[in-house]
Amino acid sequence: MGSLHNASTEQLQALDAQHHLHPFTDTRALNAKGTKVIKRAEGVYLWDSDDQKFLDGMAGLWCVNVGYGRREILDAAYQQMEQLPYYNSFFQTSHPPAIELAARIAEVTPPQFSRVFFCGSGSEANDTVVRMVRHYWSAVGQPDKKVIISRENAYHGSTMAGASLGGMKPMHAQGGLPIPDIEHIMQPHWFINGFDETPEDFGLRAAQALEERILAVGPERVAAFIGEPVQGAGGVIVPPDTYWPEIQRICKAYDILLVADEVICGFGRTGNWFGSNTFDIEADLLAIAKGLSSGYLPIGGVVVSDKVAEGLEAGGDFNHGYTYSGHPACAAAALANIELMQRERIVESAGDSIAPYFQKRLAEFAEHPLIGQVRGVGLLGALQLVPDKPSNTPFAKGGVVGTVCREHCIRNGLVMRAVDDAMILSPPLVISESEIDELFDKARRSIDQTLDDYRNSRIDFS
Ligand code: PXG
Repeated sequence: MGSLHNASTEQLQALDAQHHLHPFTDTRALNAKGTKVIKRAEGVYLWDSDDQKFLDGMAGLWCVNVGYGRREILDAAYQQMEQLPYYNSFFQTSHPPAIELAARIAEVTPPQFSRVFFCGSGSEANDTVVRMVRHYWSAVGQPDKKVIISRENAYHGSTMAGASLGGMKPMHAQGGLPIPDIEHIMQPHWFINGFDETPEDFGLRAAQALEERILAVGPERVAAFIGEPVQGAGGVIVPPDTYWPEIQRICKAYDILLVADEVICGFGRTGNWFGSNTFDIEADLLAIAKGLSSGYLPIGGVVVSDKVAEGLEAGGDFNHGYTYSGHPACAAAALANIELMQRERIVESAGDSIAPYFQKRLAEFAEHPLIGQVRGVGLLGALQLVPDKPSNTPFAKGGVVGTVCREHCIRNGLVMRAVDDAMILSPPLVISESEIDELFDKARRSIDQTLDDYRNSRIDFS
């Protein structure tokens, strides 16, 4: 424990402001306000440096799937660090935790997968995807297949390749992105992009944008399509039922690899082990991270189908890898996490009983005057805030209403994430029914308070 363990909130905030640059943050604005310092956690709850308690409706950053404080994961990491805190998997070496974790991943992923390449995060996983699919096509004699097609408003990480694959315009604007040979098509966001069509027709249209782009680029140049089964950071965008089957058909028809970015959807989030199971996607590669270790230690990976693995084998050296690929302590933590999920049937009970209860309580918000659309699957949920229900017209000042609502949530002891005008939920999979009741009581109070602000013109977000 560091020497600041007993420091006051003000001391911690002052030091933080002096020395710590935060991700995706306006530093000046944050420092004027002061950070919220989170000090401990247990189950689905967090406590801050003033000992205020919060229900963590986001499982950290969509990752603490088994909840906080699981002794089995702590012990596994500790014991591994005693035995072998570090070794690499370059130069013809390996070590037991990476070996065992790779085998365990093959056990829980869909049947076409039996191999994994390890890295430290979801961003690194997607950087690996870019290099790997291009190397694959070279190895099988089609070196011109380099273009990767992704979607607007997708999130695939913050490294140069991850942010390029992602479809977040403000990210592209900083740092001269995207890198070459990345294309973006429309997102399957019915409420925003397809409101006047049936969801089924819109789902087909959004998928067919892939076919149009493949034909525009030339199928002989297209290496892969990448998509999150449900776009997470984009706003929990659950595609219409017609979307993924059509994407699958198009990828097969033009011999394009299908990459499922399972960084959020993987390890139980959508009610099955992978989003690919929930949406019946037969992917060639999976990007994984977050729930792989429930966020206890940083680790990610790219899981490759046997077809892709065979192609890569034909290509000789793959000139790619990280110091921490398969890091022993991180691998041991991930292994303990998956074992825990299997032993306690966490994914199955989330899918069979907790997720249906969560979705039932979430759906009740469809009646709320401030909510235009409720979206969700498994333990993912979104409440889209609108000024003029039932229209889909957004608030004129995008993002303000979400920030106001989030602040109410915090005051009411609930962590919810705002994505533009949508309030997002992704709680630990181990949340109980009574904790779900508490979550939605707090969410309702916060949304009612936001509506009150709006109706009384306390805040200008119209
Ligand atoms: N793919 C997906 C689908 C993600 O959601 C990444 C890749 C990148 O993973 P790393 O481990 O490099 O962060 C992510 C990460 C947010 C938020 O505000 C979401 C993510 C990360 C940070 C913030 O919703 N997702």
